[in-house]
Amino acid sequence: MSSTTDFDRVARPDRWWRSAVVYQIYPRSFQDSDGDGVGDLPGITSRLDYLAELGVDVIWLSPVYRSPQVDNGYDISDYTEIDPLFGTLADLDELIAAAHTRGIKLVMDLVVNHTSDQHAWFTESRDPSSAKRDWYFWRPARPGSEPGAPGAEPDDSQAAFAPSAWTYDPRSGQYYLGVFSPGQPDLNWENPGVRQAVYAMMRWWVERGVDGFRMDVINLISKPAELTSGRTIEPGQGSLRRVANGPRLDEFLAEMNREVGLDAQNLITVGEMPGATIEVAQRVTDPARRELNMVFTFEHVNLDQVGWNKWDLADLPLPRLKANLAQWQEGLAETGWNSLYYDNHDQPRAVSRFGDDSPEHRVNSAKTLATVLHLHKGTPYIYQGEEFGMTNAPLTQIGHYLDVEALNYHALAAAAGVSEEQILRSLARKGRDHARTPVQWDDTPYAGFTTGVPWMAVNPNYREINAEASRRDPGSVFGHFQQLIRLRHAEEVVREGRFELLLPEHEQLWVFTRTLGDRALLVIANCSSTPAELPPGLPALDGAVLVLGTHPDGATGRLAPWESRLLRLGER
Ligand code: TEU
Repeated sequence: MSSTTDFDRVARPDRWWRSAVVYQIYPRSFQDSDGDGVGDLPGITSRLDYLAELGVDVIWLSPVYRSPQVDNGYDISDYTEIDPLFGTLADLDELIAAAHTRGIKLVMDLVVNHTSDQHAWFTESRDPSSAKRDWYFWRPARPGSEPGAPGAEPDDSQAAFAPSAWTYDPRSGQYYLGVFSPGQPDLNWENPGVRQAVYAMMRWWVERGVDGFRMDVINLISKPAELTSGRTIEPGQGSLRRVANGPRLDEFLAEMNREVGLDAQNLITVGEMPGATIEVAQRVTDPARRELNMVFTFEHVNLDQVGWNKWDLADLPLPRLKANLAQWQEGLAETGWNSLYYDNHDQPRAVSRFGDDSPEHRVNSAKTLATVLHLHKGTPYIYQGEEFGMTNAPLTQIGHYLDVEALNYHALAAAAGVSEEQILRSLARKGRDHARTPVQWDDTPYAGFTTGVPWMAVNPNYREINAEASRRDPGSVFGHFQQLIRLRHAEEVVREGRFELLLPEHEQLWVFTRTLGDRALLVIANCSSTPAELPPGLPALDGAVLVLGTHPDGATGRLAPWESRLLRLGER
């Protein structure tokens, strides 16, 4: 690992991330610069002025490291090399410098719960006599079974993207653990050598000028006792759920913080934590514990499903969604800090899922959803394309899906006798591919994403829905996001004001206040496609000033479909 001297670094004042807005880029689908149909780093650099115009403070890059791309880069074979698909280290250095020049910081995706099965560490570990054997989880076949034979897996736990969490390796006649897929073997964080290797890699990137880390499934790194004591996963729970929030999680995160100097250098840190509760987040984001700044919870994006099975669809009445976000606001009001998101590369598009993406309501529902999210307390995350209201794509047959998770679900569900029509209905609602269609920059061929043939079809609605059209129209979704970001930068009450949900049971209206001293803001949002009367029980509106609204002529007593108003209430 070469030492680095003149890399571009920027000042990071204390707790700067509490007033920041983060923009997530999925490099594969953002902007292609060399016509190979796949987005890349020079493509991102070419769009920095657009991001500066939007006003965001941070770019989070989904993985660009060398990878066999089994899970689109979340399977890393070399942590300090850029995959040629995306460019070179020099391209990344240039992106970091160019972003910093525009006052935009850059966050890397840290994927260290697992590596790729092509990573040198794993290749070495496959040799039972190697010093790295214990860097991963190896187990013999189930007692009394023929190693490698169907059903001989050490236990019956399923992986997130494969039938079993255990993969047979003929080289040693044993099985290794991969809670996501065979291409993503889990690292054994009990081994101090693993941890120190990860910390050294993180320091290398910090030296290179990055401003922080988004940490992939970081609450899976401390495995439960049965696994760390040589046994297998207790039956009955999906492997992901069983290995979440392990006994040494806080110890490892505090050690990482110390060893890498995360707080010492005011680096931004956000931990993706499927299965994390408010209690886990209170501990992990408590500044006194020096672990992480914030976490990504999955609770609000798992509400429209039955139990832990994302494909088992359920309706989502507005009061349930409101209540969940309010619980997290309340839970982290005193200590800790929230992240705020609807969208990312694993979730369907917010306006299609939580809003109404019909031509009649798409713009206002995208704006109103954004107002509601960005006026909650925490750090907002914008996913590429959300800022101009990109929608789910018309994926109507299995051939339209490319994502390993979708294809695995289709195979398992079909084998279990689920009808193709039912499978496609679940995928159309929850598939990750919706988030991964190329960004729609303009109405030119392939929406300006590439001069080649895109790796994934562009959403055919790009002629109407694209960044260029939205940028040009001040009343657009893009213009609305610009105003929300400006508000957060200008208004302390938006950043630090206490949150209070009002009318929690209202089926159409999402209403809450933010208060800081004598300053108070009120959000009234109609999150339905039908008009809503303003009910009693709202704070006195006399003297209230409209700060940001979706409908210029907001009638006093009622809200139009997907109308929202941000009001500054009279002095308290
Ligand atoms: O996602 C973790 C995760 O829990 C989701 O993948 C989840 O299984 C589902 O897709 C969303 O409901 C992270 C990354 O964000 C994801 O892209 C990777 O596939 C996964 O980890 C493995 O690295």
